[in-house]
Amino acid sequence: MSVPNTAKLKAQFDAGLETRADFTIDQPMHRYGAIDHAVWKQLYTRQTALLKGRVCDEFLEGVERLNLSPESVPSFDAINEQLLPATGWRIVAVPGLVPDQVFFEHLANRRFPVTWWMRRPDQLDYLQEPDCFHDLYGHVPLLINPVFADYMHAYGRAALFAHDANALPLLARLYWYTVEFGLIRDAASPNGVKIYGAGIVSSKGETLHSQQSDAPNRIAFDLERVMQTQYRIDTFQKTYFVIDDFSQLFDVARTDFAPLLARLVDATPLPAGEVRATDRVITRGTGEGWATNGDV
Ligand code: HBI
Ligand code: FE
Repeated sequence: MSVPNTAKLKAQFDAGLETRADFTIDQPMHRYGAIDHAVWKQLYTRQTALLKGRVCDEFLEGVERLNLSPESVPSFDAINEQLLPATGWRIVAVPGLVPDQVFFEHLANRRFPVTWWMRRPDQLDYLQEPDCFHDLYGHVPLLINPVFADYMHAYGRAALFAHDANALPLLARLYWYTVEFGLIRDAASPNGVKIYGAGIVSSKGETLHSQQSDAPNRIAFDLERVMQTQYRIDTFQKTYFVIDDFSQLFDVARTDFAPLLARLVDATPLPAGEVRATDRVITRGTGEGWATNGDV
């Protein structure tokens, strides 16, 4: 997922930062300028208002417990002071996307890599690669939740020890449809679902699409079904998978992945928008009006 038009910018960002063998760096606090803090504040304020009534309670609780401030890009050390004693997770600063094996190694050791740099003001609505707002505001609040924390750890171990390289797409789909784009049932929501996935939480357009649009399917989570389902990175999701509650992820975390991966590795994957007769469908999408992420 390299992005040619920001590659030059990134090279400037990374110049002079000492990257360790595990791809971590010290968060370069002195490199954040007024624009970075303003972008953080704008995104934080906008998403917090938009997510009211749309995001799960566990996420809001996480934001509160981490003492995230709308005012400026947070210090990762300050976040770790709250996070580490709560669930044993810590965040580590990285220059951006890291290789899969490095990423899994971090997760398997309860370390979540957070991209240190902030997007530019003209990228508020969409950028292709994760930045500090997506990684931090999107992912970190749920890591203070014990059940979600254990799920991420189990995921990292399963991925790290999945030695058959062909199993990686199966695991990437599980990550995509839970950690990034997961929905959870909630009777208090007008449409019966709330958001927990980081790719939704950090995006205005995907927040509205996942909650309000008639276009996508919303289908009850099923581990094998999810692992077989392809995903789109260039549009809003065609299908969201909905967990009943976080205990469902607790069960997934206890799954013996090796035989499951061995069994599914040669199965033909399902297209992103397909609905199967065996699916427990919550809302069936019209499939119309797929907006691209970039449109909102
Ligand atoms: N690196 N920094 C970072 N963040 C990610 O989310 C990430 C990554 N490297 C690989 C990766 N994700 C994928 O393998 C996951 O989608 C499974
Ligand atoms: Fe992410």
